[in-house]
Amino acid sequence: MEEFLKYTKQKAVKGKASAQDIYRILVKECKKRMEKTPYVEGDKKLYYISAEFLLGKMLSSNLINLGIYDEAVAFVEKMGYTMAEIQDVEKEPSLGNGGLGRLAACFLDSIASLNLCGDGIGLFYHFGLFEQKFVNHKQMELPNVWIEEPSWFTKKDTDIQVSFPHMTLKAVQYDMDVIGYHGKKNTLHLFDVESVDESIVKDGISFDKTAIDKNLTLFLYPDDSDDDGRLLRIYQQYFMVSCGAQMILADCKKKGYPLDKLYEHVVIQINDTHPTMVILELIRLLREEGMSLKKACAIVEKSCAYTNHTILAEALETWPMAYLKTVVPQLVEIIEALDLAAAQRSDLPSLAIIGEDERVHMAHIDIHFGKSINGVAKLHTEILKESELHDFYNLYPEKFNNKTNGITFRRWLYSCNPQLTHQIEKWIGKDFYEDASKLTELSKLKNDEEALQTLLDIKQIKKQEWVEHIYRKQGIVINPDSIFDTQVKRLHEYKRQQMNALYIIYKYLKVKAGEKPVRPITFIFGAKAAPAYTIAKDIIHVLLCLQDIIANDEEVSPYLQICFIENYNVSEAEKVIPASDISEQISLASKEASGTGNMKFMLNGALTLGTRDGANVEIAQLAGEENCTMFGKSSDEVIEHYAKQDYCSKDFYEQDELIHTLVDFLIGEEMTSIGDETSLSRFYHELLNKDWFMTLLDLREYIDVKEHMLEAYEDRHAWSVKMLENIAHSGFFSSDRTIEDYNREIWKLS
Ligand code: BZD
Repeated sequence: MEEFLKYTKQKAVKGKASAQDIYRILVKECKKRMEKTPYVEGDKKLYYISAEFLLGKMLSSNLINLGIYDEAVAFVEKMGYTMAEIQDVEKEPSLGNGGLGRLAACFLDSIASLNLCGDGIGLFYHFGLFEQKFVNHKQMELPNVWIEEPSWFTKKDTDIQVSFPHMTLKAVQYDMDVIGYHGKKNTLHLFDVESVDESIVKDGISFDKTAIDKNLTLFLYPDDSDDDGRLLRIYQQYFMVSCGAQMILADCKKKGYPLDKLYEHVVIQINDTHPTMVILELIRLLREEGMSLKKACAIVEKSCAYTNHTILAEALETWPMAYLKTVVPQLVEIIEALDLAAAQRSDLPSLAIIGEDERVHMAHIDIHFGKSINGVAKLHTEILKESELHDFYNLYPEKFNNKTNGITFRRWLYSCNPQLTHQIEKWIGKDFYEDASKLTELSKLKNDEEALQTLLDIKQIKKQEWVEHIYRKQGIVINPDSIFDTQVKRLHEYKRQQMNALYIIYKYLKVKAGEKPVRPITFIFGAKAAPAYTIAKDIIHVLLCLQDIIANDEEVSPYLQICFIENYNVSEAEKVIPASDISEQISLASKEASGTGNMKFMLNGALTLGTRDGANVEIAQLAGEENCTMFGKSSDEVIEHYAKQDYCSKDFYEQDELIHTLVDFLIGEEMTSIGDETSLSRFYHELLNKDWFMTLLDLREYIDVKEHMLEAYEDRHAWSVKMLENIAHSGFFSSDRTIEDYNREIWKLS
């Protein structure tokens, strides 16, 4: 790498190269090589269209995929730095929110690595998802300023324009090369509006929601608690899909493909319902090319496929027809035609596109007018087929399929845990880099005392690294010999961070009563709450108050500690996951479609404490029930409670003295003396009178199994065997496997 050497000679002697300098030189070297990398070619191409691509920092990932990571590390160390210090310089793109967006990023990596021809399509949000700060035990939101030079994105010439009733917006296109592991490249195309104006953002993340030409690409998921916010989201969605559809058709024309054979050359994967209007827009554009409506529908139906990521009713998008008439009148005629066509296929009202309430059901468009619908874990797909979308399943059984999620091991093992990676290579050789199923060979070490001790030693190194990191970042001192019990994910009631909070209260009261844990425990959280989601913000408030109460209590603080990671994102995940001992996956059964954090923890040797929900079920099956701690009511039982409407949280509160005490603590003296009474009491009443996600239903069992799990930690030998078995059986969760499944059954790319 002559570029590195030249630089070493110039700067090292003088000893002046800053981490920024080194970062720039590495980006330059990567980009030079990426430019020379050929595109994956094929006569059929996938377009993965998504409102989010939660990419994370790209330097290490690109170095790994270009095959120059080790060389780069040597260079960096020669210059007196660690790779972590250099990677710290990069800001991570704020282009996603949670699992759905991170999944899209893992998929791009795997698609290119498997040499499949597939690009991403999305929006270039200037401030993306907000940056989170904690002030007075509360979440504050700030614009996330992430765009910087050097950038992995390149501005491209485009003449794409998108028309709305009172304006036409010119598109600006930003492309990023997606390099496959030791392979060729694809592209992520993100669209911006030329007239965007960052200066309209005032105090925090407020801005004029009606100035669409200026605000369209400012934020991901702008507040939709009022009409203007909801209209803005429709503007965003349409702008994204129109740019995408125009680009796809232009690509086809350029290659000389006849548009009536579109499906032979194009497949579009629709990531949740946010891009659903791509179906309508393609039909509209094909009609402009002179095609009949019937033919256009048939062609589009064969080209599009939809992934469902949730069964939560409130997350299944429906838009009032009146909104669509305002923003996209050019699609209304098509929606009405599809509604009629759908009614001819089935007259069940539950399958209608336009509901009786004059709302348009986006997922229904995908299912009727796409060729495939998939869930993201076995259990999730079964629930879709058997309950949520049962009528659709009866009508189109052949369209339904499962694709259990996966994660890219290049980022979630090789890059974030080089120590474990190198050790695995010593144990079983290099084959697992290309074929993750080879990790099963690790099982042969389960009686090897030295190997098991090495596994514990590596975990300790990662804990120490994280302790240093979080001290630098937040000034918190953590005991590296404590048990790291981690729950990091978006904040949502169904994920039940509040159940974990009640456990911590239980533990706090125990210590106060003189029952000290054998070993200190650190409860780690990381979560952003949607700015308009009041109860989620109340839960953050509860946790931040508890963090403070415990830290300031001399009796308790030697044994318990809470650390809430501020502004949790991909980079924080890469640091905390390898350091964790326990992976909290405690959603109410049936509600977490899959989860992907659960897989990242497993791969890095943390043991799952989880409900039988989403991919947890498959994790327990593969790792072995004895190597996980599963608890809680089953999804069948939960679904029955919803059907019968017979869950009453107050009964649990009134009939169980312990639960009563824990819930009352929320509004007790300790909490109200430092917290906001309105917020605390709102949450208390929510738990008592609603508890829509049944926290109290599983709380008793959660406390019991968690106590057992913490005791089990003390048998370090037995624990290390469980760690090993988890890592050994995580190969199935490689996104390479997931993408092979998508390709074999849906995309059929050569
Ligand atoms: O998608 C998540 C699910 O909750 C997880 O169970 C699953 O593992 C991942 C990937 O399949 N869904 C989301 O992340 N959804 C959102 O972030 C979202 C955003 C806006 C509106 C609705 C949902």
